[in-house]
Amino acid sequence: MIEDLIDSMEKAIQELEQQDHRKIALFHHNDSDGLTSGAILESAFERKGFNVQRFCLEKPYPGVLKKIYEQQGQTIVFTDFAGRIAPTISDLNQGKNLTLILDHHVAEPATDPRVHNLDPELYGLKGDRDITASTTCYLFACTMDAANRDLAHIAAIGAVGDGFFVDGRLASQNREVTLEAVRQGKVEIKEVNTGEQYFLKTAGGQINMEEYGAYLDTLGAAGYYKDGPDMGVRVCLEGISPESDQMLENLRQIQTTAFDGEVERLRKGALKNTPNIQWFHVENRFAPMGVKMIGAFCDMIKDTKDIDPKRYIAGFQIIRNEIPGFGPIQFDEVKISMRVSKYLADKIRLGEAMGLDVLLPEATSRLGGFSDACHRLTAATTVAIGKEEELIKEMEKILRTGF
Ligand SMILES: [Mn+2]
Repeated sequence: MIEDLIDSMEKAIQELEQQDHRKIALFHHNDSDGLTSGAILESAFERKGFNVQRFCLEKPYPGVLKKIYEQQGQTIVFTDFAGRIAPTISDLNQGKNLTLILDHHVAEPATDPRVHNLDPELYGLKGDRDITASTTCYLFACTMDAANRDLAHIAAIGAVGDGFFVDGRLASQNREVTLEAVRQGKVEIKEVNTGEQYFLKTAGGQINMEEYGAYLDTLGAAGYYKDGPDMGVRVCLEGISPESDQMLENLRQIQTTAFDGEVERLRKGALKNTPNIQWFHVENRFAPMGVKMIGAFCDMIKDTKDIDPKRYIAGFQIIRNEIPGFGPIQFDEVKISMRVSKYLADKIRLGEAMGLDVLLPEATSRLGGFSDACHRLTAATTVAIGKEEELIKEMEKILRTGF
C-alpha cells in the first residue's frame, strides 16, 4: 500500500544522497502528466542542489535506452513511462547506474537492486484511477523534503490532464493532492451536475484545468521538435505567458494546416485498401510535430465520411532520427497508429471483431518491431522503415487465419 511505496521512496532517496556526484539525467513523457511530472522532479531535485539534465521522450524507445545505459556511475530517472519495462532496464543496467522509475502505468518489478521501480501499481494502487505520474512525483518530492508541498497544484494539473475520474471526480491520491492545492489557495473545485470541475487560480484569473492540460498536451505533442516540452515545463512552473500563448497559437496553425492537407490527400486517393484495413502514410509531412500526431489524426478522421467504418484504420509516420536535446539517434523506424470507427468499436466490444491489442502487437512482433501501448480500440507500435506494407499484410493474415 501507499506506506510501503513511501518506504521504498525513502530508500531510493537515501541511495541518491549517497551518490558521489549531484548530477541527474531526468527523462519524462511529453503529455500533460509527463510535463507536470518533469516539472515537479526538476524543481525538487534542483532545490536539493542537484544539477538536472532534463530530456523529454515520446516513448522510451529501445535505441534510446541502449544509448542511456552505455554510461555508468550515473543517476537516471524516468517518469510517466518505463514502469512495465523495469526488467529490460535492469538487464541493461546491471548495477552500473542508480535508476529511479516514477511511473503509474502497469508495472513489472525491477530485477536489478540499483533500479528502483517506484510505480504505485506495484503497491496496490491503480494508475488509471488513483494516482498519476505527477502525483507519484509529488509524493516522491515531499518524501525528499516536505517543503515541496507547494508543488501540489502542478501534480493536480497532471491528474486532471490524464483524465482519470470516478463519477466525474478525481479519486484517491489524485484527489488528496488536489485538495492540498485547494488548501494552499491555488485551486478551486466547483460542483457541476456531472461531478466536479477544477480551476487553477492565476494572476490572470481562473483557468479550467482540463483546458490547462490540453494546452500542455499541444505544447508537448505538436511542439515536440520545436521546444514545446521545455515551454510546457516552464508553463507548469511559472504559469502561462504571452510567449507560451504565441507558441501554442503557432502550433495549432501548424497542426490544422498539416491535418487539412492530409485529409485532401486521402480524398485524392492516398488511402489504400486491403480487405479489412484502410491505411496511409504521412512520411515526414507532420514535421515538426511529434509522432503522437499520427494517432491524433486517426482520431480526427475515424468517424468521418472519408473512412469506411468496417475497416480498421492505420496511419504511418516516420520517426525523426533525433531526440531533442539528447542528440541524433538512428531509429530508421516508422510509427503506426491504429483506430476504429464507432461501428467497429461496438463489434470489438461484443467480441465479434479482433481487438487492436491483439492484432497489432502480434503482427508487429512477427516483424521484429516494438510494441508499447496497445489497447482494444487504440494502438500504436513501431517497425523498421520499409516494412509498412508487410505489416499490413501480416495483420490481414492474422485476421484471416487467427493466430
Ligand atoms: Mn500519465
